[in-house]
Amino acid sequence: MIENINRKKTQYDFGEVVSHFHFEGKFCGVDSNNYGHINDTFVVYLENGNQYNCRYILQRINTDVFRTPRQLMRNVKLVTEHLREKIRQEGGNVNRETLTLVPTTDGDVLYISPRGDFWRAYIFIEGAQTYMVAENLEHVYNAGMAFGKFQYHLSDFPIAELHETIPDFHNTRKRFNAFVDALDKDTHNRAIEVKQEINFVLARSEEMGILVDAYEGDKLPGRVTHNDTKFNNVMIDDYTGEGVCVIDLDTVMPGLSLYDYGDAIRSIANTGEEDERDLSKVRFSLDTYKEFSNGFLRAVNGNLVGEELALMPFSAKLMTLECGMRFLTDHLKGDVYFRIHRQNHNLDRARTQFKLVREMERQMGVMENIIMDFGAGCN
Ligand code: ADP
Ligand code: GN1
Ligand code: MG
Repeated sequence: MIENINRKKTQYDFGEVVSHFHFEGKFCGVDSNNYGHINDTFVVYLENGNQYNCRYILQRINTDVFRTPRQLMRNVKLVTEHLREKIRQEGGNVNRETLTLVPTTDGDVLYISPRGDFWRAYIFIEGAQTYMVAENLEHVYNAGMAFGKFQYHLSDFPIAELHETIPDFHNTRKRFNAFVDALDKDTHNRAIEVKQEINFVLARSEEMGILVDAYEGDKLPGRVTHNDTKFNNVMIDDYTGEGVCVIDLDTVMPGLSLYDYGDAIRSIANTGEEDERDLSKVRFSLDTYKEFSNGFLRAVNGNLVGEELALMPFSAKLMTLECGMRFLTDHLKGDVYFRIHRQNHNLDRARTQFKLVREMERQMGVMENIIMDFGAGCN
């Protein structure tokens, strides 16, 4: 029996929750969106007489993961306001190119239900969608542009204003220590079945601290980063194919540009699904690597320093290794963090990440050459 199965929409009183938000129209239905691993996301439908219907995104924040929802929402509010101003200056569409919070009837950004759930709502971005796997290289380039632009737009954001919503989120060394701890405890007696995966991680222990040491030693500049740049966190316009909006802002925090770049490559350069069981479908695509890097570098607009450029290929590998290690840790702990939909789901996810790491290791020289070629015009 899977313990941490997807939360059902029947669990919540949507009529009650919806009545606390400034939505236009009469509530008429709700759908679940099961793509994220952490929060509970729903699409809420409202009727406006015969004129038009509209929908909104309604999310229940996972407070086991995000323990300070008030501060998190303050981050989201500040960051979206900052982005909105940049978009306005560039003549863009401010309701589409960044998330727009819908206030509660009390003028707040959060509604706390009687049972203690934390809810927030966003305007639904119409005419765009997210994808689990990139369909073409145009998507890839445009996603690179979108994440690069996100970072560029936030390069003058007052970083000290940001609360760390999950401390040490990409501290890969601490993530490794957490893995070793889970392995030592082996609470679910699963270690015996995943020896190969465990050895894969242990063999790479020396590399875990490379980015965090460079950050702490001031060799890499701190930046405002998204920290969860997987491909399904950028909305792709249905008509233009552009990366119209970067979403899922819960982990926007001080970080390294390489966290965003590396984590995006981990997700977008995978030819298969993150949880694909048939590993022959999971390949690291060098074409995708090149295309995403091109878009990202163009959009950050020369803002990266030489050390950042030099570590780009390595960061792709490290962020992939970190993510795989987090999935494996959760598998060892009995699936307490990432939502799962089947037995061994986190193990399947870990295996795809390790396959990608192995392929990146084999092609690291080519990845470095690609970045060197781009880097010449970048700094
Ligand atoms: P999670 O933190 O669980 O990953 P996300 O904020 O990424 O949650 O939302 C999950 C999915 O919901 C996204 O991948 C996207 O498909 C959809 N979504 C989120 N925000 C919006 C929005 N403002 N407009 C339209 N769709 C959205
Ligand atoms: C989680 O929330 P979601 O599904 O966008 C996780 C990321 C992982 C990702 C792996 C807060 O992202 O760090 O890279 O799963 N988010 C959090 O798919 O832990
Ligand atoms: Mg998401």
